[in-house]
Amino acid sequence: MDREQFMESADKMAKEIVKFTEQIDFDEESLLDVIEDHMLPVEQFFANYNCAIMEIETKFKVLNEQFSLKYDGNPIESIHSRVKDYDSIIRKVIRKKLPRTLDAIEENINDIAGVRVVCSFVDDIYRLADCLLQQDDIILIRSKDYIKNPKPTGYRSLHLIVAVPIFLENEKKLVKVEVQFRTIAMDFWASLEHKLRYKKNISEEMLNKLAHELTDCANISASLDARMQNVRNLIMSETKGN
Ligand code: 0O2
Repeated sequence: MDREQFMESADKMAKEIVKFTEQIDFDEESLLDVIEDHMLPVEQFFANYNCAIMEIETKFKVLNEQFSLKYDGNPIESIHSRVKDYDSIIRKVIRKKLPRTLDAIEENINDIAGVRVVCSFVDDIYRLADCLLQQDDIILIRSKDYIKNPKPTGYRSLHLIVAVPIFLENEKKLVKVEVQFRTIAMDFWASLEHKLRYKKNISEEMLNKLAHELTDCANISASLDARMQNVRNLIMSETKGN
């Protein structure tokens, strides 16, 4: 969620609070107190995730720089980050039947902060993931390897849920971030598939028809990744001999 979307969500919440308080006989000052009391924890909640994203992004930028000196070229093509928007969080709260408290959301939803790292080759994904996990301030909470075990849809990506410390005015706080590693080909497939199908209301019949085609496309793009990796390996072994 960018700053504009965050302000929109915050504005929506503030309007809801105002609507609620209109039913009670408040003077203007206590109304402002109520809004502030409600808004501050929410703002702090989202700010923590933004800070955690900055920490993780910096780690990858440093690794990218270092890898580019050691190996030939940068392993990272691009990094995209987002804080999950308010509506998506609420949808997940309802789906997982969670209590509607910030503590329960923080405890049970792992992908509020998301960093997607798009790499050139499959090998780069595992090398970068290992480097991240070796850092002594990073705690691995969960790893799902959808590259070795693709989803039935054909989706491929390496997902790590990690906790990273952020240093606030008077405390150190561990914040969870979902890191998704993909190659350009995996990202190309996932982005288009998401646009076409993911979370859309399409009939069961149509979904079945499309599923086969999309899985087939995923397999083609995975074999392209394997071939490009192979070409790279050949070039590397050739240049090593020189
Ligand atoms: P968005 O907007 O990308 O954030 P959990 O986090 O464990 O409660 P789950 O469903 O077990 O939930 O997580 P999973 O399947 O490991 O990862 C979910 C995320 O992976 C999705 O986030 C997508 O980003 C991506 N993803 C998973 N499966 C597919 C797929 O078939 N196609 C595409 N395009 N992306 C997929 P969100 O929250 O659904 O959306």
